[in-house]
Amino acid sequence: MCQMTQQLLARRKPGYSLEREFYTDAQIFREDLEAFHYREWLFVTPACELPKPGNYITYKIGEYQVVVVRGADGEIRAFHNTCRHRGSIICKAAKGTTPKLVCPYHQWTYDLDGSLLWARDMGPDFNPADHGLHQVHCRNLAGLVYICLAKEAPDFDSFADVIRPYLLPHDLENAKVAHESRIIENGNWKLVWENNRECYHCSANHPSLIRTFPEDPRVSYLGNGDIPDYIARHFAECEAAGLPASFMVPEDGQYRMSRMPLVPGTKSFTMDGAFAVPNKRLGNVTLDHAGVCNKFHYPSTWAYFLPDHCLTFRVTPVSPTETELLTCWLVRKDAEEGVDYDLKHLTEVWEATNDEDRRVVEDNQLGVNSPAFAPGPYSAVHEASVDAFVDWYCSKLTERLPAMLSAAE
Ligand code: 3BY
Ligand code: FES
Ligand code: FE
Repeated sequence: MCQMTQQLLARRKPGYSLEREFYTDAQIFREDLEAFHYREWLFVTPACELPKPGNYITYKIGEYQVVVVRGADGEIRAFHNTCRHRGSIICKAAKGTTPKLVCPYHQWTYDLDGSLLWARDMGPDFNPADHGLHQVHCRNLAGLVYICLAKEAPDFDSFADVIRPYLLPHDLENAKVAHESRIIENGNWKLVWENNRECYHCSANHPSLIRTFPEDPRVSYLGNGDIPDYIARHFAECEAAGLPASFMVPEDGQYRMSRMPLVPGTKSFTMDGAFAVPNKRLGNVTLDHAGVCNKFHYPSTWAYFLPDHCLTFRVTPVSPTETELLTCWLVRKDAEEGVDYDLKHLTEVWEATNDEDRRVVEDNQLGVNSPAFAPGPYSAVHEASVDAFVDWYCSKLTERLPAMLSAAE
């Protein structure tokens, strides 16, 4: 079966979108999960969702069930959310608070650090120490919690060292989630990403966003390294104010950081371009026109860090043609709704933008489902970043499939 994927990869036409099967086929969907989501570091939640010991969130990705919980020692850890007795799921709510992790089936009881504390009538030979929850790799990067499901996680530190200086001025550890939206887009996860990587669709589809987000494709992606003067000046101004700004992309293109100007005269992603939280800004960015610090990191997240608030996005494949998008709006933890910010003013641009993106992704999926669909060419001006995403996907899948194929034999 993998061979079909290998043949499709081998005949990929550079500069063109992928063939239909990549967006529709159940086998390729399983291969995607295995090649990407089961082995890469994945963003799961802002750490401020778990401010106190016992706060947890659950996360389902592919066949895995995960619980992320803050321990009594303040550490955030992740565990497979499957009981070491007969495997029941332990935490069922999307989020909550609990002093211990108690399995609903036979009440095996685990400490917040995953160790088994109590199991009734298991006999003298039973050793609780052998039955702690299976741990999932978990790291807190300046307030963004990442997990990795692989037995051996890829290196996190070199990525974290690049990203951290961009994030620290935004002080995400002192944030709270002012609003959260969870939507299902009826489209393959790669269509969601491809759409995010270009603003070719913005003028026709994002009337609210383009009030503040520049349509210049070089703001979304500086693929060819030629930096226009106004962006170079913005980088210099930010860096003089102590804010890392320049474009940062690793050799394999898996992530990108940059701090980009917004539409002149605007300061934040709001309908009027004004700060949504003017007097209790999240972070220490004193430069009003610092613009937006843009982060993307395949395959799980993009995010925007503004001088007054921040937005995180989490992308989770659900089926070949369904993707969950979780968006969190972060404000300073002592900012009060109705006093320091108006919720509609804070959220309306990205509520609308997400809905518009959902619609274009769903329309894209419907057309790709047709047997008449054939890959079309990307605009070199506007879609270089889409092409770069598809290149990253194809090269990693090509590299990883042979080992997956032999492991399956
Ligand atoms: O349109 C989108 O989905 C986003 C907006 C900003 C960057 N990207 C092109
Ligand atoms: Fe969890 Fe039995 S399955 S206690
Ligand atoms: Fe969009």
